[in-house]
Amino acid sequence: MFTCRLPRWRSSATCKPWQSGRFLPCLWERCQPPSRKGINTTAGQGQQVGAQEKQVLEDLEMPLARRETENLFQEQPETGNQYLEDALLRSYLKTHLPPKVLEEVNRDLERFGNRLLTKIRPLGWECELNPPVFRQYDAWGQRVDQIVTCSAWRKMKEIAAEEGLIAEAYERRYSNWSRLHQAVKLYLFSSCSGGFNCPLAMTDGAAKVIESLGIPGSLKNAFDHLTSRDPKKFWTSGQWMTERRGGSDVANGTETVARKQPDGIYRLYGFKWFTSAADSDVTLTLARVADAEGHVKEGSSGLSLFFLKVRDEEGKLNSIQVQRLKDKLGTRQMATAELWLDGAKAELISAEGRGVASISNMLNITRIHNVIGAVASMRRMISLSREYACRRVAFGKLLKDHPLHMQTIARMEVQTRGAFLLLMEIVRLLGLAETNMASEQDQLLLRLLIPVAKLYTGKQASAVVVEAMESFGGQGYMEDTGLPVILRDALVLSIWEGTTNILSLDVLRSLTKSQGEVMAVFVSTVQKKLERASSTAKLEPAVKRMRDAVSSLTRFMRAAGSKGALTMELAARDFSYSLARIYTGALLIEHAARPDASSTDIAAARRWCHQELCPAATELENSSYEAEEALQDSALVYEGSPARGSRL
Ligand code: UCC
Repeated sequence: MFTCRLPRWRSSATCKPWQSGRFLPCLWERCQPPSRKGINTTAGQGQQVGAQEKQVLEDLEMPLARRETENLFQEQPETGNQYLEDALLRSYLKTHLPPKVLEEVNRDLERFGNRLLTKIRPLGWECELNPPVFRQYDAWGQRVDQIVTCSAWRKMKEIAAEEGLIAEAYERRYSNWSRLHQAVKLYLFSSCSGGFNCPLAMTDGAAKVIESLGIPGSLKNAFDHLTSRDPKKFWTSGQWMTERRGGSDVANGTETVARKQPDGIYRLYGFKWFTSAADSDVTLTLARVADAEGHVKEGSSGLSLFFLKVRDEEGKLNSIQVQRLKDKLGTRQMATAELWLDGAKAELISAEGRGVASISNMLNITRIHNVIGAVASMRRMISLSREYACRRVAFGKLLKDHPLHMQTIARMEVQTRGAFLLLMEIVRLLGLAETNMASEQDQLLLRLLIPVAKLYTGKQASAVVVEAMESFGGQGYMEDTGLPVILRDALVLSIWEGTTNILSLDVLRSLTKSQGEVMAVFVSTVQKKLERASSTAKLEPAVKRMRDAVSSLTRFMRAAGSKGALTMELAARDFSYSLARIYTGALLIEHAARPDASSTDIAAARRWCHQELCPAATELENSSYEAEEALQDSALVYEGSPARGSRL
């Protein structure tokens, strides 16, 4: 007979969130005795774990007819202070931060972890339940174009300021470690943020662009607002790049025209097709400056960068009309709008024709935020999944005692650890660059690793989140568990801020720009990391596989370099994956070679290196990058279709 009942501490008549329609984690969490928080996830709780297992098994023996209540029979996974439960994060900080910085950062993160748990995560869920709505007209027929956001969303903005989620990176109180401190806070914040990580990404990007321009006088005020810790003063920024003709090919897709006014200000006319977090205070955007005859220059060199305020002092839109809000698969907590610019006042902030190069400072920052979001969503799903495995019984034992189930989660864990270390490496390098401590090699590496990490972790996040969802069985598919939200929001990570293929081509752009030098830096950096690990016997097989992969990569570069541009274009994605896997492998090995490394650090490094590390070399050997193969690709895609494939 099937037997199950609620654990005794859950049977309170006042605590039945399932009965109230949509399930609110915030209400649910309030129902939990504090001592249950983080159970099984904190070191030193072995006895408690045993007692809980016993309780679960006892509960199962209770006949169905004697259950105390009918309305719940599955255990909700719960996590505690994310910072305290993230062993890899803590060991990374301990290894890299100077002791004084570590002490302060550690204190801040522990406090922040508690705030996230008790205050911020419930707000994030409120944002999900109350997405923004668009109110075009008021009751009397006046056009108002209001994007109405919920109070939790507005509270997130205040919290972001108070916590210095942007400010931290620009105040530089920890010198080169400030950027890393900020990134770690954003990583912890991301999965609780109810989508507010998106405006923060763009705000950070805007601050970075302004700082890179030397904070010109006219932008000083804006910079102060964007980097403020005062909730009343803090501004967020948008990044309006995408127009109707498409978002990847910005150079050919941008139709917006800028007309210079006698006072030197420009007025912008155009249509922005996707504008994320359209409730932002200011934005950066691209437009083509019209000459005296009204002509504009086409292509990339016709684009210039503009700064504009979305509303004036009275809150009136800056000659902007909101056409509608987008109906998106995910990130529904955040308003994405179509906007008509009908003479919006704007300030030209780049040299004329240098718009793309200037906004790329913003892109590189938002792409790092994308990596943060990817790692955070993987970490969140695994935290929930591993916790659930300590509560859920199937086939007579807890999921955690099924080796196949553990193997599945462990594989996701290895992916997540790799992605996390890659993120830390990038923000470490960025911190050096921002404090003039980066060598030329560091800067080249940073330029290369940003698109590599963005494209790779975006794909990892989709795969890991889908897999982790399955670990909850049917519950994972239920909206009111909150799990599908994580999946929907993760799926955009490989799309916005440049799709996988666009980013793969950006990887090639960084090679071309450095005339290949960046590859020499890449290889020598990986080799140095491997050398440091060569005395750790347990890492030997992993180091060997890595050395072989580096040789394959070098062979690939030599062979592909002697062929035409088509070869490199066809190889771009596999090549980028190869760079991601090899560099991440080196980071995992380096972390596992620390004197105080744990056995799991070593296991993670070894397992990462079991996968194919250099797919580009294998595919080159398979002749996948030949022109005939490209024609075959096209024929395969179009077989049976009235459309004709490419003839190249
Ligand atoms: O806006 C969006 C959504 C916002 C939401 C963000 C939230 C993220 C938060 C995550 C939290 C979870 S999505 C829209 C984003 N749009 C894109 O990402 C655009 C994708 N397309 C590209 O990236 C293309 O590759 C383009 C637009 C950059 C290609 O433009 P061009 O003009 O054809 O490229 P060029 O001619 O190769 O480059 C022009 C100049 C060159 O410099 P110079 O002239 O000095 O040689 C390039 O080296 O720009 C430079 N450049 C770069 N420099 C181009 N890309 C970069 C780069 N990434 N870094 C440095």
